Amino acid sequence: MGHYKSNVRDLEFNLFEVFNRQEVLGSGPYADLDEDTVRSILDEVDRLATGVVADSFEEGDRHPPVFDPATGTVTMPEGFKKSYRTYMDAEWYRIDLSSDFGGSNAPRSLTWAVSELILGANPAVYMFSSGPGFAQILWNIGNADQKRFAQLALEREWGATMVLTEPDAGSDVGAGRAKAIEQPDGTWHIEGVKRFITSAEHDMSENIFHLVLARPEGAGPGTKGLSLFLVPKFMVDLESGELGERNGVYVTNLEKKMGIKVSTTCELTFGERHPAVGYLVGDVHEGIKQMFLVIEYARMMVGTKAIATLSTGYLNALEYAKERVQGADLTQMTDKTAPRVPITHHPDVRRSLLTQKAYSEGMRALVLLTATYQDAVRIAEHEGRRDELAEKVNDLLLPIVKGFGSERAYALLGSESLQTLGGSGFLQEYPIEQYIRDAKIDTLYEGTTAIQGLDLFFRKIVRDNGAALKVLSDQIREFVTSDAGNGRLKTERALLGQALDNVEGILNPMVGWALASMENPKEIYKVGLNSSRLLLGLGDLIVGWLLCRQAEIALARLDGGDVSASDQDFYQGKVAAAQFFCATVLPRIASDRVVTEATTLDVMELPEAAF
Ligand code: ST9
Ligand code: FAD
Repeated sequence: MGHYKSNVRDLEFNLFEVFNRQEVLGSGPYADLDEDTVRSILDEVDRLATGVVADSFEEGDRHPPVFDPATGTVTMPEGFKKSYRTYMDAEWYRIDLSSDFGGSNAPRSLTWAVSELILGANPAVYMFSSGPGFAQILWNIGNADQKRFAQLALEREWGATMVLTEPDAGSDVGAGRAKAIEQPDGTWHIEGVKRFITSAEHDMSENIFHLVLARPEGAGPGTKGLSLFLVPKFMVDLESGELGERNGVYVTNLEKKMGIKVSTTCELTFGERHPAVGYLVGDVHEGIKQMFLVIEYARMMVGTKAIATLSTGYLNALEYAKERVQGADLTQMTDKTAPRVPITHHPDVRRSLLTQKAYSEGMRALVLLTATYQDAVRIAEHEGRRDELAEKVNDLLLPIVKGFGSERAYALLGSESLQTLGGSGFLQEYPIEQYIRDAKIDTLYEGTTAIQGLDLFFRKIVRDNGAALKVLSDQIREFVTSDAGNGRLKTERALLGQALDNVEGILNPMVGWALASMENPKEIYKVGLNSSRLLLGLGDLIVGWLLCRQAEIALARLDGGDVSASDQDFYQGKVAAAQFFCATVLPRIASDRVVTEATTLDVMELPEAAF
């Protein structure tokens, strides 16, 4: 058995019982898809994910890629190459591409469900294989030549990268110094050093194209002065598709890392040996806006990766716990002759397992809820209109999927999943120690948690005048005041209602401080002292709500009778997870509210030397 334990039943439950995706299939942009096809796609990808994709997970960690500084090339481990090649050959990446770009334009809810399976099995396979996705973005926003380039990139399965970060420009992308110098023939020469660039070198595709943020000479400061350039590793003859000369962009270092070692993290130097030719994407200087098309996708990807890892961490812990016999039942603790029991009998292990289950399943629902808003955006586009509210709710949910998802997943993998295995969890014989090392990056890249918290509050709530947040809070309030569960979720609805009040109790003073900062600038510090707290509290609230919605459906199925034994267990587990989460996690938001309300500027006034 491989390391990866998927949960296709839960993916299908979300898609077809909670979010009723069958209603959007068979018409509009999804006319060619039906429920059976979606279920068979999930089964097929699951087979691949749990098999050959997962096979090289451990090898990639123990025998990471090898860098040759003389040539700037990277040799990938053989097993990983096989996982990657098999996944690419299956061409599942096409389900996310538009139909005018060789894709099948499946609903995002399906594509993120599929993505979870690959991201849980071997996340670097997903990242190396995102060249076609990058090409789709170039196809959407590029000029005619760049569209042709995108077609070639898809046909020839070239790799791709997103290139923002520099040694002095991490969270602060606008501090970037990489330069773009316009040439008489309309191309640009890029100069500078970027660092931490994922997938910038490997030996699995004949070409790699970089989407690079650089500042044209004379352009203004900050992110708005950056433009987006297409910089291929090898120049390309657009007519024949043949590769030409080596372009002047080289990998000059490969980072040694804590985790996700098989994903290459590269220093990329432009124009040092010879000119690095770049093409201005779409012939417009809108670099940061264009790059955010990639970033939004990548943030969803990172959150999904984190949550997928927690889910397999939980399922590995569960399997171990069922088999590990240790100690007597607590009721017989004084009887030294009492039979020894599997650790699943111990209250603390049960608490831990249910915490892991509730978060993995609740956060999976959060990803798929977000994806349903992406479906709505696509459906509207297909009908020649915009669904601005769906766009905004998606925008609001992205920092939660990414920031909250990665924080909770990483914390729980360590404090609960590994812990369930006792000392064995610490060994490389089991996958969880690697999960933890591989998942830590999720709170860091694509914008750290602090950045997600600021994005949530300033851009997604304040700048939006709370419109998207109201869509969600109205739905939660409606659930709270409904009779969902027919009396059996009464306690949970009451706890959810209190949690909603408490999240509002965190948010409202923050809005007050933001307003007050116009008079007294230091008040804004109080917002910054609470933005991560809001991100996590709102995440818990949404997860609690989604678990309760799942429990309502589960209760109805159980009431309806005629469920298989395994479904009986599944639905019972859903109800238990919701009840447990509402009883043990949601009440903690009340103390967060108290902490927020008591915020002072003491922390900011403390001299640095006193830290
Ligand atoms: C990285 C990569 O870490 C890690 C993994 C890579 C794996 C690769 C594989 C990924 C697959 C993806 C493939 C694509 C496939 C697609 C398939 C399709 C089928 N939302 O607030 P302001 C924009 S990469 C949208 O003033 P500052 C907006 O245009 C490195 N747009 O910011 C705005 O203008 P306006 C990741 C947003 O103070 C403008 O920016 N690094 C958003 O100048 C300026 O906004 C980071 O993530 C948003 N949420 O700069 C950096 N926010 O306001 C983190 C801003 O007029 N740092 N814009 O609309 C930040 O995000 C900072 O907040 C900052 C601040 C840089 C934006
Ligand atoms: P810093 O920005 O220096 O942050 C340090 C600390 O300060 C963090 O805790 C941060 O939250 C906090 N902080 C910073 N600014 C603020 C603020 N304004 N308010 C509150 N707190 C703040 N980049 C790419 O362009 N392309 C890639 O493909 C890519 N892949 C990566 C792969 C790996 C393995 C790694 C490690 C990084 C990758 N990155 C990539 C870079 C990544 O996106 C950055 O590391 C990340 O954005 C954070 O920047 P930084 O490391 O410079 O940290």
